[in-house]
Amino acid sequence: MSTEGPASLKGKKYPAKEHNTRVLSHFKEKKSLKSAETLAFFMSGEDLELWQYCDQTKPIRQNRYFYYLSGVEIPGSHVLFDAANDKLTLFLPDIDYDDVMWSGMPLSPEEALKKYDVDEVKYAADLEKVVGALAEAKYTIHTTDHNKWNKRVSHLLTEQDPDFFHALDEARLIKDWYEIELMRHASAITDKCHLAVMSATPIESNETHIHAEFMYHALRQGSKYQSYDPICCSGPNCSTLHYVKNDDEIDNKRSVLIDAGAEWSCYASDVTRCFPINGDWTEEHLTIYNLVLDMQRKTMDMIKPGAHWDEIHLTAHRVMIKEFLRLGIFKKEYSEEEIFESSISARFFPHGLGHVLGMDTHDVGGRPDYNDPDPKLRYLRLRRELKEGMVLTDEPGVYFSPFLLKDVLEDPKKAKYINKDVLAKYWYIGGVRIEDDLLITKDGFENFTKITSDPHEISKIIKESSAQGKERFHNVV
Ligand SMILES: [Mn+2]
Repeated sequence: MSTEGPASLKGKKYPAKEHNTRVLSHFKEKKSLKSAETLAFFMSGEDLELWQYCDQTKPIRQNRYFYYLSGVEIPGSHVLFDAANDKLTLFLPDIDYDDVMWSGMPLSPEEALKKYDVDEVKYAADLEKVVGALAEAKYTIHTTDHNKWNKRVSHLLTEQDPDFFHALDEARLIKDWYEIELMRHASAITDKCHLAVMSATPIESNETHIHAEFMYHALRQGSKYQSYDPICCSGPNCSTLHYVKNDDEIDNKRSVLIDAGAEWSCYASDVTRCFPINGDWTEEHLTIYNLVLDMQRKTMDMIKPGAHWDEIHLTAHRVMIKEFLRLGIFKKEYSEEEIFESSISARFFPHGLGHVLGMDTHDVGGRPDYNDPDPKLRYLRLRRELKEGMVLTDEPGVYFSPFLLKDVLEDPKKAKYINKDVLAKYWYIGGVRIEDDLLITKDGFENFTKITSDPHEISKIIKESSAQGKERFHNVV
């Protein structure tokens, strides 16, 4: 198994210069600037920090805006884009002789110039001089915020300009070919991890085992970080959207839900699969699974540039309402329209249909409105028209959460839509979510996620591995 990354990117540089140019063009447009004279961008990356009273460092996650403008993962680096002269300068951390003793020689400026898409490489010791010279020449030097990493020059920097954030986020929203290759690769790793989880059911008797299986296979493929903490749940625990305990026994349950995605070079994948623990779907589990699959298929049919994500999300609600009426969970004396208007469906499908995906799992540029009075739209993290080059998730879900339904079932005005006896048959499933990662193309989309979501194929994978038994895994615990 190669841990090197996509072959298509071999010998190619992360297009940092192009990213700065894109941010500049959005910034000029927003500010109605004709030229970039006396304009610069500055960003500091994250640096290593020790835990208090301890000589171990805290885990580090590179600042995404810094990475976008530099493509550099080295802690303690900085980047400066002189827009007037179209010049990108990387500042490496000063050499610390203790560090060299423990950790070896860092990258030299000559090596960094070859590796990264920058015009010039200096050391952090030059920050005051170089940034100071631009300030002296009356430049406005934008950064996201003044912080401990840029404190040597923060008095020279303009922070928190909403137009700078707008420009950064609009640029990050549309992925270029290089970013798309990184995301395809992250998705390919994630596919194999999900397949491994489904295939390892003979040795999974606790949610922790599912978590372990996913992480093991991600690391083996060279992905050292997860895009987010894996959500590994079984039975009624599946009704908790961001369940992170991952430590319950699964032996006495029927359903499993795993929402996990490997990261590659700071780029995320985000995939959810559900399956029956022994490969046999119960009638209720399969009914809800097929409903969620139908919500995903019908919404995928609408995905293309120009389509509005609000509409697509609300279509998923309608698909759910129709099926709940057919199943009798919603009482048939109410029309689809009445139920839609009541927003009661949001108690069973409380989250958005999907979100933009990029360096962050819930990436920038989605323009959510968490104060929307409509509960169906309040948690939708993407409220825009789709554009070519966006990457997003399509992740419908249906949940039976005692927490989300308690006040509904106790309030006659809301409970009137629900047949509690029919509902009672579904509690044990917890919930079902199916999530794929999609790239918006010129006339539709490309699905990065290749791991099957077909319920019969999933059942086959689990049963075949179960037939091979526990011995196949040589597990020592
Ligand atoms: Mn997601």
